[in-house]
Amino acid sequence: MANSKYEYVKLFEQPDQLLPNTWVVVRIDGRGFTKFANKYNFEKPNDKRALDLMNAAARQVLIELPDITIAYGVSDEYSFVLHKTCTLFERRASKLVSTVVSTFTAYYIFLWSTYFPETPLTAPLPSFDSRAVCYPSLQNLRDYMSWRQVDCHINNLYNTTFWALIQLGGMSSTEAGEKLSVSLRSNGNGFSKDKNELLYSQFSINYNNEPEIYKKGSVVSRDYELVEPGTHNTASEGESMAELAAQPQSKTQAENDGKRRTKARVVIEHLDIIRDDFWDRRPWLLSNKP
Ligand code: DGT
Ligand code: MG
Ligand code: MG
Ligand code: MG
Ligand code: MG
Repeated sequence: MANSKYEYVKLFEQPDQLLPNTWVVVRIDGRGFTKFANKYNFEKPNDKRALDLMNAAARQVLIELPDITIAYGVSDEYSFVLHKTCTLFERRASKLVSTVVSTFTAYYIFLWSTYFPETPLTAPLPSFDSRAVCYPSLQNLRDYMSWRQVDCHINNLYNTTFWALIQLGGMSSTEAGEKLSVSLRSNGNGFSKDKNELLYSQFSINYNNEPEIYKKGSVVSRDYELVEPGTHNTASEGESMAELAAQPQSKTQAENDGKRRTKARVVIEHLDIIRDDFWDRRPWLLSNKP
């Protein structure tokens, strides 16, 4: 760019690089989706079409941004994980956050008619907010992912019971809310056992038989050959920063890794990501060796 007297304004741009050697999670969340879900008559408590659309948009984000290793989605939110060694966009926060959220939103709108063929989108169009958070240790990252999945479980069990009381039990939403808060208060422990029992005794619903996508949320990742359980050590976090600095990855190695990532199929699954097993069987997620 040619020098001009105006160029000094560049000095106002502040650096916003994310802390190096930390796991980055970019989480997007639907803006005002309570209202949005009502406008398009999303089924309560779960609308399979809406969840499939979220998953399809997230899958496209992983395809377009091969640096993302795994994503986890529930309700109107999605968390995208970048490996701690990732240097995409020099780890600039606003560049990462805005690229992920705009790619996601673009595909959400583009794919809408595939999942809602009878309901055209009208303004105001759906939008999403986005933030990036750095997690310094693998334990912090695993705890973050577990937090989201536990949230999914707690909310889904509550919502399934709440809507059963209304749709099958004929209660008003106030009555259903009261019933659930009373049953919570009357029982010091086993809140979820309480709701499981209520679902079974009153409505013959076995919560365990509810669809996995509702109970566990959705995991998007690249599909390589799974490793046999017990042959890999969960503690491994891949190479340390010092090791990486000592032996910079060769250009061909980086190119090969990139090619492998681009070629891999991006799959959507509904699995337990809290236990070690999921991570043990997919060592590439934590080692960043595709
Ligand atoms: P925000 O995120 O602060 O702009 O506000 P909301 O309204 O998006 O609130 P949030 O993100 O805490 O909660 C997500 C809302 O989206 C919640 O009210 C339920 C709704 N929602 C998400 N998925 C479904 C679905 O499959 N069916 C129905 N009926 N509602 C859904
Ligand atoms: Mg919110
Ligand atoms: Mg929201
Ligand atoms: Mg939300
Ligand atoms: Mg540009």
